[in-house]
Amino acid sequence: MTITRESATDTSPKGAAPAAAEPATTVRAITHQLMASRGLTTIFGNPGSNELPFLKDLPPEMTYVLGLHEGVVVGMADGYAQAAGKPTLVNLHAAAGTGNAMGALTNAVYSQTPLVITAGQQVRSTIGLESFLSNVDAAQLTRPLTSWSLEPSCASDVPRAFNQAVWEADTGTKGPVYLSVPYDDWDQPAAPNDRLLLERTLIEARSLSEDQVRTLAQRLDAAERVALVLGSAVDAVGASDDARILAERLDADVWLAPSPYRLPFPNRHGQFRGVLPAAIAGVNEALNAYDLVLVVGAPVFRYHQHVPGEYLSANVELVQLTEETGAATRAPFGEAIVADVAGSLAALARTVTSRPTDRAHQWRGSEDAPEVAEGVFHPEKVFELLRVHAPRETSYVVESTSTNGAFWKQMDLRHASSYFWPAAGGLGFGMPAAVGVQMAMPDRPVIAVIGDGSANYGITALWTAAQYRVPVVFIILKNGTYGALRWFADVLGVPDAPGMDVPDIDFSSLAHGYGVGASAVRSEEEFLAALRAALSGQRPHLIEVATTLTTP
Ligand code: TZD
Ligand code: CA
Repeated sequence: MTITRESATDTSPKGAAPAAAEPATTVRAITHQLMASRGLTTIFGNPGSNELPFLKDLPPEMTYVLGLHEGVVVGMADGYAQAAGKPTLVNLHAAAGTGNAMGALTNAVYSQTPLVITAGQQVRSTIGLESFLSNVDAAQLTRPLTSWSLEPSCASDVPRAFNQAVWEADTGTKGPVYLSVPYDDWDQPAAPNDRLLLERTLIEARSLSEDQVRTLAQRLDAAERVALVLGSAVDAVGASDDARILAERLDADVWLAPSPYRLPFPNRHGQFRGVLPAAIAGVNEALNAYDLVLVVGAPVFRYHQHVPGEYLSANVELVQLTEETGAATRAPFGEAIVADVAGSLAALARTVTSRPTDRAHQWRGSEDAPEVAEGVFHPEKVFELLRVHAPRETSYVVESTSTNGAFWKQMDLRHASSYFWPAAGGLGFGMPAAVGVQMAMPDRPVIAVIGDGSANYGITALWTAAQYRVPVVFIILKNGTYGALRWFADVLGVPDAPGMDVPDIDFSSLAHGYGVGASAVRSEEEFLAALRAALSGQRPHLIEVATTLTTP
């Protein structure tokens, strides 16, 4: 897949010769060189006047991906950065544009997605008088969502601050950072010392010592009943294979930490026990029969429903291994180790003693889903058809909240980066993130499974998919309601809550309006025909399916 704009107003500088046009003597030129040398060559953005001077003379290797709303811009960048596994540049308009992106930022914080968000700012000398489009106290706006946020104190500090931003996003606890730059800074002369920034390198090494690996391996070996609780970060750091090898050698049960946003373990593997309930009492109940619980790449724990109780029975020992400092420090119980997850899992997998078992080879079979009745699909039927007919290496971006149970019951996901979900539950991630994931993984099919409520928060991602020819298959599950909220209203005893239904939305028309082909399907045959055509095409396609209401 090549990413090309069809629009006549293409802003990318193809054919331009910016390097010759502008010697590397301005703040802008040095910053552009830093972007290139740090691998930030894809920019997701939505521009305003304050941002234009930054976008002048972009080097030819830069691709600018336009999103029509800042929530969509950040969602696309989030998906792209997660799937590509590298820091990604975002360019937003000052206060109003950044404000529009805040909801999407919550997801990037919890998936620790290294987004380098830059925003324009009014001319330095005019910020104080609050001239139009100035972002008053810009560095404050994205706090506390960004772990680092800055408006450099003078133009000559911009290149250094930019380099810091990239490394702050991608070092230690990763996540989005924010850099606000007054637009008159870009034309200022660069300092001779700025060249040194281009030569800088940073190495992060947080490996466990051999002793620490041996001690932990001995504890795992000595425990009779071991559970591995795997977090989404295991998939994010590419350590799913080592997690599986460790689990198989220990013959451990494997659970997913509550509120997963990625899948670090094949969900039909014989040792897989499912997602831990996102409640204190539920976690305790699921884990109380183990001697030792090793939690890897997850907070302890990200509960959702408040069901109070004892955190963990006294007979259970819990060790948490994480790269996220805050996840270690804020946990209310257990031992914590802050170390590199991939390296530690690989070392543990090599060191533990293998226990004889054949559980690893007993893959769970599948059940038939209910048949389509009068044009309406049970969500399980949709997932069964995807399991059987979509390629095994398909990557799913899911934002359909009442169908989680049905999804995990039917799907069979075995590959790394097969599953993405909004990490903070902020809707509006799914459609944009699918576009970003597909751009980062052009050789894998990407299917977005989106609820008819969720779709509206990120619908303009369709336009970017169409314009840049990103061949995502969008499947809209249309039950006409905020299904998960209906279930929650029941749980919380609010049977009369208003604002629960979203009837009468014609997603095929919306898709056509944004330049995306669409099919509204009423039978298994129509679904499969649309799916096959969509998967073999070079363009995005939307499939609209009426579904029955299920509970999460
Ligand atoms: N707004 C945002 C940005 N994020 C949210 N999570 C919500 C509102 C609240 N919300 C949920 O947590 S689930 C949900 C809402 C509105 C319903 C989503 O409806 P859907 O999926 O049609 O996408 P289901 O399967 O019908 O639940
Ligand atoms: Ca719905």
